[in-house]
Amino acid sequence: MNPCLKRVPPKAVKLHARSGRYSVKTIDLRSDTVTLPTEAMRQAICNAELGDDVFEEDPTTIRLEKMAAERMGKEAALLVASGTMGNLVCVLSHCRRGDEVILGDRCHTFLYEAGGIAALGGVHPHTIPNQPDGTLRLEDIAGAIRADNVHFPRTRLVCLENTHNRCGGAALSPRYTEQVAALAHEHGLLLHLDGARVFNAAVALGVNVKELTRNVDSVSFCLSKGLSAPVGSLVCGSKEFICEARRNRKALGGGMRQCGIIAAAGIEALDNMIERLVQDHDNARRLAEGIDKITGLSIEPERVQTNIVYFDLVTERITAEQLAAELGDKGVRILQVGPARLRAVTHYGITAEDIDLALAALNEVYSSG
Ligand code: TLP
Repeated sequence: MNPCLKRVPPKAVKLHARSGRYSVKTIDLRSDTVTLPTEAMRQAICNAELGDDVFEEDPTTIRLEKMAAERMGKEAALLVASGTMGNLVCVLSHCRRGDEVILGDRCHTFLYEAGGIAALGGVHPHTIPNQPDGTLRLEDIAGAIRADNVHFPRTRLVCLENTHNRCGGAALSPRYTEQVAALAHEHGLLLHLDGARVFNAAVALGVNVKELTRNVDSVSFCLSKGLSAPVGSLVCGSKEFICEARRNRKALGGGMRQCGIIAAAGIEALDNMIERLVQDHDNARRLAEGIDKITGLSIEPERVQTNIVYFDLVTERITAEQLAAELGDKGVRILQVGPARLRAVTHYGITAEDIDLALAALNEVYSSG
């Protein structure tokens, strides 16, 4: 079972707030996917102008797709249901059956997308090691490119992930992305970016997001993670690529008719929810620094660049599963991602005070053992 999906039962129990009063708020740090739409998004959804998007007549969706393409510096964009669908549509649009894609062994598409590229696209995944900073070594990419030989699949595509989820939310730099693109293009390959959290990367690196997407042939990014919209992702690329992506989205059952109700929240997200990501990054660092002070837990706080915090248990007194369960009893939800590994993700709705409460709960679990 994907350990990321292991659930801790929801028990919103009372926590002492700084005021001395009790609070029943659950501090849910399992993922930034748990964010709920803002009031402005709810209003935008109510007021959205709608049409049939399979006929390309939904004005709100058309507006969001234009905005997304412009933000990513691409000719066109397409709204899809999820990050998983975005990556799948992109791989299907770049590759034919039997083609091969080079990707990291810790990337989301390889680990957590139900093997969709192989199952539905007949695309062969060729994994190479992700380095701790989320990168793939250029020499590993070069070494994985197949020669033209009847025995081999045809290498067609390279995939990067920015920020890199399993590598602790690491942000890949514009320079690195450019180097991978140059290598791929030199060999006649295409480059796709899983940019589910690419705005977190841009904010953390202090660059315009276009710097991170300029050299890629396609990028998918999510509205329903740090940007807090309820549903949806966008894929962006050339006009020709998006025509093909639209066809593949239809084949996957992703033609969504009056999806302006989704797009309306997405427009609000792109307009108003990007700059505030810095708060999530500050809170993640605060959490990491607090965890670093707890004996029995191991973390490298300086590696926490964005909103994702992984940490390890260094004693066998308690398992990660027990720790997550005991924290759940205290109203703090985090994910167990391995026998001794846990993940916490900061997001809209989580304040610095919540982080301090989560740390207090963690300390309590440890001191009571
Ligand atoms: N990641 C989720 C879980 O699936 C693990 C999370 O909580 O982090 N790319 C990246 C880098 C992702 O982290 C995710 C979701 C996706 C793609 C897929 O997005 P969705 O969930 O919208 O299909």
